[in-house]
Amino acid sequence: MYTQSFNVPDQANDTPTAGAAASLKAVPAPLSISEAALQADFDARIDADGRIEPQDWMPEAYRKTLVRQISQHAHSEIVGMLPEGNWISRAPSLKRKAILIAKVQDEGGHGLYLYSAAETLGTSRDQMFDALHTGRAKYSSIFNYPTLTWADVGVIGWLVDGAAIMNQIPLCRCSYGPYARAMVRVCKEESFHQRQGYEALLVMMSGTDEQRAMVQDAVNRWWWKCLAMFGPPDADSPNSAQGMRWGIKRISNDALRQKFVDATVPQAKVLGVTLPDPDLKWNETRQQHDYGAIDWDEFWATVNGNGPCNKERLGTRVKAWNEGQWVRDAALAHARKQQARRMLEAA
Ligand code: FAQ
Repeated sequence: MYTQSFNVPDQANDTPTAGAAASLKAVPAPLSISEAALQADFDARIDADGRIEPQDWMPEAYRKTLVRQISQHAHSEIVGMLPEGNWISRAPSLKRKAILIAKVQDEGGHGLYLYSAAETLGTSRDQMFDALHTGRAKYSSIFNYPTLTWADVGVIGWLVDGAAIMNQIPLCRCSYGPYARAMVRVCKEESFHQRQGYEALLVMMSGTDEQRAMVQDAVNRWWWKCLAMFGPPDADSPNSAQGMRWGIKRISNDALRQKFVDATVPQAKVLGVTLPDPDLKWNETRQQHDYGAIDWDEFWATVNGNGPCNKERLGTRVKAWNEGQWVRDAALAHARKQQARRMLEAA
């Protein structure tokens, strides 16, 4: 769906006639246009808020930035299946188990759309997986924390998916077409994820004191990690200025974080939980909430591989990859057989 192949002229037909061959030759080769003109065309399209598609010329740095961000995003989705996946076999009812299976499966699907979108930029899935499995690629810090109780599953839906939607809605307007289009469906599904988490927590909050304490404990452990998910403060974000100039990022890390805080405070009130920040209060002048200091040292330690679950998460992914080798081999052998059969039939 997201590959370049749909944009490639159909060359499968017979040998072109002399006239057709001449007209093919007449198509100007991209190299005959100067790099400066291509850059000017690209800049003009970005300035006009247009879309860049896989077959369009783009600066190498734009391509690299997109491969970095989209592949990190894809890795986050598939590593993000693990913390909640741990609870599928322990969900408290058949209904909750079915919802959780559907949600975790959706996250796997998001990873696949995103890997496909990244492939349109000229990287391969094998290259991306290799970067993840060897620890060279980043994925979201949030998935390196443990899910200790069932309430964590609800809080991940409410807060982690809630933060993910806040960050991803603007990506539906990203300047790179395949990424923007992938995000439309991802956001619709994330919205269901957020609601199912919030609803699960509402049910627990109307339960026993022990259940309410479990929810509060989970909120206490996840709140600050969710605020850090939006990335470093704008002043320390090396990629933001260029990403925004290119229309990849539309809203800055700090602005999205603020929107998330403002949206979440009333939801916490309805739920009946306290957000664990003594400095959290409404600022009448700014018409926004003030909030306390995020522990960026802890964030960077986690991003750099030293969070509580980094090794476990990576180990699980590598094991799944190795154990799935026979499936990939079988699928390839099957595809080769089918191709050989088609060629025999065509001969
Ligand atoms: N974790 O200059 P910036 C989800 C890195 S999906 C780890 O600000 P940028 C769904 C950043 O990569 C969650 N690393 O970077 C779900 C960069 O390093 P680099 C993922 C982080 O790209 C829910 C460096 O710090 N969402 O949750 C983090 O302009 C539930 C400097 O940062 C996306 O990926 C972090 N939190 O802005 C699944 C959305 N933050 O590459 C399962 C798309 C920053 O230079 C269950 N991505 N870094 O070595 C984005 O919007 C952006 O890439 C940001 C970072 C905002 C994440």
